[in-house]
Amino acid sequence: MRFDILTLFPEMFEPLKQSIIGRAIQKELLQVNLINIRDFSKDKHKKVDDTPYGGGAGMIMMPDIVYDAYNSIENKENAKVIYLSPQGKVLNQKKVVELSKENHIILLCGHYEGIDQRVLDEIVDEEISIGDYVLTGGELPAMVLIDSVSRYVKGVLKEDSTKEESFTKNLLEYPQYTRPEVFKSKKVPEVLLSGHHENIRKWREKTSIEITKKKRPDLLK
Ligand code: 4GM
Repeated sequence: MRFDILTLFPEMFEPLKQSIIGRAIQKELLQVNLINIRDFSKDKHKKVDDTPYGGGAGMIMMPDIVYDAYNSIENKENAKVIYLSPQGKVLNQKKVVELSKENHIILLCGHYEGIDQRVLDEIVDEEISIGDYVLTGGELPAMVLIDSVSRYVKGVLKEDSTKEESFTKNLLEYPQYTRPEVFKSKKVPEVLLSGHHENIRKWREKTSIEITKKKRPDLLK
């Protein structure tokens, strides 16, 4: 799967080189390309934003610069362009699975007070938010999207745990335990030591439902 990221801060994506996503990039299961929007600035001061027409606080990213940065991306015929913004549809696991079926995603990261509406209307297919709060830029949301979607790309996870993942069934995970058998006088639930697979499955299912009722009753509705 290929991701192209349009951003003013390409260095912010360093964390993707780590851990599971980093390994998937090395294995060429994922391709992550960074496009620095500032490289498409038209003046010697590398300016990319300007004051809003009509007045008001903050700076707006200029449409021609963002458009030229987008146009520099090659072989984008089948790409889905996603703009990360607090006004987007809130990302959930169902949407993550849906996006994992794409071959090519272009992520547009805004900054300042946003981007000129005309270039958004021209290039964006979908506006996505990672939750109802405001951040300084779209970079962290873009990384959240890449991480969550990449888990569903074949070969990225060593053991594909996404199939049984409780969140896919609108449930929270059951608790997990490892050695030692007793910690601070607390014993691991007996059923997990029994080796009785059907009883273990039932216990986990029951516990998942109880935990969801207690912590996230909204998921059961
Ligand atoms: C306003 C418009 C995304 C602000 C466009 C981006 C939060 C989210 C920004 C933008 C963001 C979110 C930058 N803050 N909830 N800030 O997904 O890109």
